[in-house]
Amino acid sequence: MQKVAVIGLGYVGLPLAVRCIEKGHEVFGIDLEKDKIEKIKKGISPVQDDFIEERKGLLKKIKASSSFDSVKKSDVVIICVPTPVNELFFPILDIVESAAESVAKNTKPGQLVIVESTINPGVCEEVVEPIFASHGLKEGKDYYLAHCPERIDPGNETWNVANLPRVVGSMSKTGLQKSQAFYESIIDGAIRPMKSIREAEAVKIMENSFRDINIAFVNELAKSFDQMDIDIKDVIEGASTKFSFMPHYPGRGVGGHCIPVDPYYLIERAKKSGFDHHFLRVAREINNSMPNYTVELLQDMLNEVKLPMKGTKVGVLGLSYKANMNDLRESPSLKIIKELKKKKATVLKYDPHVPGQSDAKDLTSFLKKCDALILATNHKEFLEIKPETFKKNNIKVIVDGMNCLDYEKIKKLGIKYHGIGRK
Ligand code: SAJ
Repeated sequence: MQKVAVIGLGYVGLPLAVRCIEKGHEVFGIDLEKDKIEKIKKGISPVQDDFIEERKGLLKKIKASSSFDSVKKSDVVIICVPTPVNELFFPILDIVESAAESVAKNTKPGQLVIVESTINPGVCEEVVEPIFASHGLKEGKDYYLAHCPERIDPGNETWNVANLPRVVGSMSKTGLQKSQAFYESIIDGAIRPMKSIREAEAVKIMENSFRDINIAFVNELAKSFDQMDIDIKDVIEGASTKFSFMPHYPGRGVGGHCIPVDPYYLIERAKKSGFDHHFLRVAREINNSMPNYTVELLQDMLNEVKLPMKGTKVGVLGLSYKANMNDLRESPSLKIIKELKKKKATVLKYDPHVPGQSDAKDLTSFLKKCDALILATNHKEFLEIKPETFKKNNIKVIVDGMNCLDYEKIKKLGIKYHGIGRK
């Protein structure tokens, strides 16, 4: 049993803290948001996560506070704070730096300090280690520094913090041994030691950039196929009959705190080494163009039914960036709403998973208010809407931002339909 301090009790830190409790460690949870601390003390999870829900009785066992004092008595300290980008897509490392500073001020000899936040190669050696050095602390002697990139996939019913394989890297041999042993004590999946801390930092950036470029590939194909009247969903299903094909799906854009963010961390750091990640940049441009492309499709459809965008009541179905959850981070829905308002549409929004953000008390009364719809999140509630219901509510145009509706039936009812790469 070890004393573990988890810094940042969000989507990454809280499941990790619960898992450490479950595996018999003593856990100090540290978060600057006092309402989060209050909820955890009452046994309420501040984040939507099935893994936690199934173990919410363990929440009260976390010694939660906003103070870093507990770092002084911890054997292991894990930094799980956000690493976002700003509006110009520049990485924001301030939160990691602030956490590292607070740990360095309170560290104890021989402590294992692990960064789980997603960072680019170089951050541990060029940002975190110098902070500890400024306190006279030497890695591999006074403390050990490791990186184990988080792999939380919100809403995934198969993979969770207990069973997802991980990679870990350190600046020292002892640090690698200690961090690998720690993760092997809490995770059932394999823990792969990396050659150095940089390779560990590069793994997460690679796996998420890989996903981003693959989504950009199908998004660009969707735009092309829209001009050639090709149904991309049918083409993806056809290509998937080949053993080596890895299907990805076009849509209204790429949201979340990982995929649309992580590539920028590598793009910006590589620039300092004189390398331009042209391909990653273009993929980001393509994915960032999809919300406006979705609105352009609506404009074209409205023109066909001689409805002006200005003043037309456009319903946006779904605010979350991902189906069946309530996370608005980098959500394409928000970009679509902004663009619709710029075009003077009357925008109404509805999301049953995001409390207090809908313009109607239920889906039925919402549909009654709309002339046209953009489906922006493929929540299960929207997949269940019968095409006849759209007709009954006199919906004239539907843009299906996730290609998830029964478009043949919708078109048969005389409703103008356009998907992303199919119509
Ligand atoms: N999306 C597409 N087309 C796709 C897949 C996703 O447009 O084919 C969109 C989604 O609608 C969403 C965004 O991309 O807006 C991100 O979707 P995601 O399924 O990648 O979900 P995330 O952001 O929760 O990604 C997490 C990541 N996990 C970690 O970073 C630890 C990612 O690495 C995983 O690959 C991903 O889950 C997953 O595979 O589910």
